[in-house]
Amino acid sequence: MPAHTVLNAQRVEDCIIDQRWEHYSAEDHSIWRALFERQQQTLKAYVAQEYLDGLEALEIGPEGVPNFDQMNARLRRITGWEVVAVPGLIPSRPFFQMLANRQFPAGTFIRSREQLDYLEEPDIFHDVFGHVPLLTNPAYADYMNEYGRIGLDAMEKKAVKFLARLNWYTIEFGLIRKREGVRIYGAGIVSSFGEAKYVAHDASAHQLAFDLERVLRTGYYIDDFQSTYFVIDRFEDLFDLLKRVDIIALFNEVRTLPTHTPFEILPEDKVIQKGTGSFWRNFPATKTKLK
Ligand code: HBI
Ligand code: FE
Repeated sequence: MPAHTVLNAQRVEDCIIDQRWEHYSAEDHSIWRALFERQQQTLKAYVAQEYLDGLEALEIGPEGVPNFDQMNARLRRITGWEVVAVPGLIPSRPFFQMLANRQFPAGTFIRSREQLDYLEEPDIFHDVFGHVPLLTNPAYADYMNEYGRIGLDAMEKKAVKFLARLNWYTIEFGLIRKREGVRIYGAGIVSSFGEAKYVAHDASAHQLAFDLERVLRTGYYIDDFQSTYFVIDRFEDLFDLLKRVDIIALFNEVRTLPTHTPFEILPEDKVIQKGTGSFWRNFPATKTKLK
C-alpha cells in the first residue's frame, strides 16, 4: 500500500490536512525547481495552450513548491475551484465528493531525487503541476466537476472501473487536436518526463479520436507509457458528452461487452495516428493486470 494513503476515511473532512507550506525544506523547493524546469523544456511546444494559460494565471512557476492559499485566491476567482491538501491517495467516495464540491485533492509531499522520473503515487508535482492549471479553463473545470458527481453515482452502481477508464484516457492521459496539431492535456503526461517526450517524439502509440463507449471498453496498464491515446477536439466536448448521455445506462451496456486491450485498433476507430508499436510490441504477456 502506498505510503501516504488515507485508508478508511469516508468523509471529506477526514481527508483534509494543512499544507504547512512553511515546512518545505530548501531541498523540497529545489526538487520542485528541477522537475518544473525539466518539464517545461519538453512541454512548451507540445502542451495545450489552455494549460500554459493556467500556469500563468495561477503564477505556478519554477521558484518552488506553490503555496495553496495564494494559488486558491486566484483559482477561486477564475472557476470557483480550490486545491485542498490531502496526505496522498484518498478513498474514492471522498475523492468524488471533493470534485463534486469543486475541491481538487492534492498531495503535499514531494518525491525524492531518486524518484524524479517516476513514482507510484501522486505527489504534489503530479497533482499541482499536472492537474491544477487546467482547472482555470471553464469547460475543463465543468467536466472535472461533473466527473465527480458521476463518480458518486457510479459507486452506487458498482461502475467505478469504467469511470476510472474515462479518468485515465482524459484527465490523466488525454490529448486534444488543435489547428497546429495534436497537443497534450492529460496530467499523467504533463507531469511525466519520460511520457511527455514519448508522446512528443515517439511514433509507437496509436492516437484515436475520442469515443466514449470505446474508452469505457478499453483497459489500461498502470505501469507503462500508453500504447493508445484518445484525442478530443474541444474541452467542451467532454462536459457536453457527459450531460448528453445516460452514462449509467452506458456502463450497464458496456459491462456485458468484452474489454479491449490498448494495443488494438478496431474497424470503427477514427485513427489519427496508427502507432508503429515499437515501444510496446514486446511488452511481456505477463504484464501487470489490465484495468
Ligand atoms: N485520491 N488524492 C487522490 N487523487 C486521485 O486522483 C484519486 C484518489 N483516490 C481515488 C482515485 N483517484 C480513483 O479511484 C478515481 O479516479 C477512480
Ligand atoms: Fe492524477
